[in-house]
Amino acid sequence: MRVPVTLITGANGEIGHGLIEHLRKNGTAVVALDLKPIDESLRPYCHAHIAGDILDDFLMGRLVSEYEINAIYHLAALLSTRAEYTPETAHSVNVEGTLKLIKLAVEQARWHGHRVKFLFPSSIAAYGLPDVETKNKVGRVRETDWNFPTTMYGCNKLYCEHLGRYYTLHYRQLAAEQTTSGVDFRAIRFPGLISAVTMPTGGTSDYAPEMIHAAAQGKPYACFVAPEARIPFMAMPDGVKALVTLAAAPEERLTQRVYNVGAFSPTAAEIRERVLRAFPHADITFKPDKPRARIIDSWPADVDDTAARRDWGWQPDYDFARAFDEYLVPTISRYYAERK
Ligand code: AKB
Repeated sequence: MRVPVTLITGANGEIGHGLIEHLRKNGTAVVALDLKPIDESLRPYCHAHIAGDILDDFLMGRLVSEYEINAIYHLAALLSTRAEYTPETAHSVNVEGTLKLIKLAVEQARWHGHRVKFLFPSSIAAYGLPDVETKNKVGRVRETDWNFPTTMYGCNKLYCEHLGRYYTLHYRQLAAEQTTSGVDFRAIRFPGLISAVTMPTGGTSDYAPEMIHAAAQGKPYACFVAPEARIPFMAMPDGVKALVTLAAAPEERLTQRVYNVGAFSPTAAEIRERVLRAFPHADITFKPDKPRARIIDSWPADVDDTAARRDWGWQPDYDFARAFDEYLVPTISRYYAERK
């Protein structure tokens, strides 16, 4: 008998940590997969943990033969800054990797006869505003607007959203016998996520978490965007909440396959101010890096998450003040104090 499990790729990443901790609380058997060996702290919560590459067909075959996979949280990706240095590698990991996982879901659904939920963290990087004037003018963007990403990562995310929609709704539409793929794809366009316990690597929204973590460690930080740069952010517990709430939503309530979720949308200067309130001696300056700042300028100032609120009751627990006062500052302070 194969063991029924939920597969999480990119499990060592910042969403993976919070998600695995959440899933173990409701007794879900998790198979955690990451390029690097799974963090010691996560291992006790996993049914199995595997160090391996999502592009490895042999590994994919092994997963099919050993487990009955009922849900996949496909978190593995090369983020927006890193992807600009190696766009073709980013395409392989972000697009070909996702297609392999979707195919794995199709195969699993065939074996066990029920649909496989496929949760996909997309991103505000799927948007592309042409300039700051337009960005300021349009304000909160809807899912269907401004889908002209300027980064490889954004293009990859947008295309994978379409792949997921295709496999869920239109798979093999010309086949003589109507078939369904068995994949139930659901995606969230995340804003910049800020975790108190992990540092993101390779993203462009990283300036917010980097500012906070540097201040908590007493290190100076030069922010790579201008003080007035603005994009939406979210505290990690809300990121995890969004994914598991969308996963649990009755399918008939979903009017779309890709949803914006919003929480708060401060400028870089407002983030600095808030960090200084908590860590008054923090040394935070602004030293904009034009190309990276341009990427931030192409992302929306905020998102319209009406559809998520209406279809599956999305509601963030943390606004800007609460994210700092009740999650980031206490958790980060404790985290670094324990490591002194
Ligand atoms: C990145 O900066 O690449 C990510 C994202 C916004 O998707 N954090």
